[in-house]
Amino acid sequence: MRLEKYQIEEHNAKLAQQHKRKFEFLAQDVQGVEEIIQKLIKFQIAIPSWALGTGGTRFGRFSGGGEPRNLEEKMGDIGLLHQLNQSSGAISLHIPWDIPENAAATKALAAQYGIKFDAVNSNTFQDQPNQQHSYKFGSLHHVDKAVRKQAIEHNIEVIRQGVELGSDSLTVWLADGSSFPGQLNFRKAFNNTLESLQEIYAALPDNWKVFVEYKAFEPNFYSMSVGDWGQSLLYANKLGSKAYTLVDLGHHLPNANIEQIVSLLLNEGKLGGFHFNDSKYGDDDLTTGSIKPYQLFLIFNELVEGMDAKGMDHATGLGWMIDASHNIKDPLEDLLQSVEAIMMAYTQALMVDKKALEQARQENDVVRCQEILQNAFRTDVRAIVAEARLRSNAALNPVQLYRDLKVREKLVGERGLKTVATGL
Ligand SMILES: [Mn+2]
Repeated sequence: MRLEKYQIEEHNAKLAQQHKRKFEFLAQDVQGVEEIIQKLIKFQIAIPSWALGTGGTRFGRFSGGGEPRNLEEKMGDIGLLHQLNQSSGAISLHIPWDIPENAAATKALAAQYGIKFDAVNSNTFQDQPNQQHSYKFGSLHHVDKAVRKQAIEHNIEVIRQGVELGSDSLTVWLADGSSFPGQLNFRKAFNNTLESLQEIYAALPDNWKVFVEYKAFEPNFYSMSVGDWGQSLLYANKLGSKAYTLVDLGHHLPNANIEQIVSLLLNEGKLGGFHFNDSKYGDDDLTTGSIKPYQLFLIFNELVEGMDAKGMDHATGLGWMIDASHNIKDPLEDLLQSVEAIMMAYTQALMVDKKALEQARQENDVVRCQEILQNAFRTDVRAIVAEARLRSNAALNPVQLYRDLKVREKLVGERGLKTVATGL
């Protein structure tokens, strides 16, 4: 479903006065507010094709109704999100959950919605019907060369699909690992993984990148073949200049200093992409910014600092994507909240007085360093983010408009109550 322009305008008109008052009050105290707004307008966050339906846990799944039934409807949902916030202008496809039957038609539909194709994702963590070899004991690291070959060929096929859609990067996340001591020869598993990745790397077009995503645990619980940023960086360095590490916020052990990881990877020129979510315990797939907003801000602070140090464009220098699963919320409302949280953390990071911070560091003035960071973090920047949306013809309050227009009820009417998004 599409929103009519007047529906957004009427919503904005209702909130205009209150917004103007808040924005003008805030803007007086924010240096370079115009520059910040321009950066926010450019910043786009990709929505993965698997995040539009209700996820689930191994204990069960509770459908919310009106879920997209195919790739076209998934793109429709992202088009809708993008109309509401003008910050969700990209889709990341998961293959084989979403294989475009006609690439030209899929591309044309995406163009209608104003969305681009972000990184394509391969899947060797589950078996597909009619698949010759099982991935039960791994894919790219498998002890049997025939299984590795099948997984390599799948990744090359995903690249081929991505080329047709105009994507320019492949994300490889491996479930490979072991659940019990003694199950795996770590050295051989590493070398097999590397050799397999090298074959995939050789199939990359010149302008493509490959992102090696790591994860500390799950589905394997003793070792993972790409378990942390060190292992991922080893692979990326050995593969070559088109290979990068991908950081997923939920893929660390508790209390990991993710902002430091981000800073060092950027310094090495090896940070390629970013997956947003939030967690309390592990890979919890919760709404970005719902549990640890200060951590998200500190990560963005390092991202902005590190990208500026390298002269990178914030909007295009890295792959930005939400990677979460929605179990009890309406997925579209959850995604709107996630994008809002990301934009707020980015805004606060842009507001940090970097000169003063560097000066305080030089003087070892630890108290002042904290004051400077928290001055930015404790500022309520919602009116700045809303102003960026207003100038992009998006909604001042996307979640409110989504509810006022009864979007979910309409989607249930169109698609039915018992639909299940592919892949979940
Ligand atoms: Mn991820």
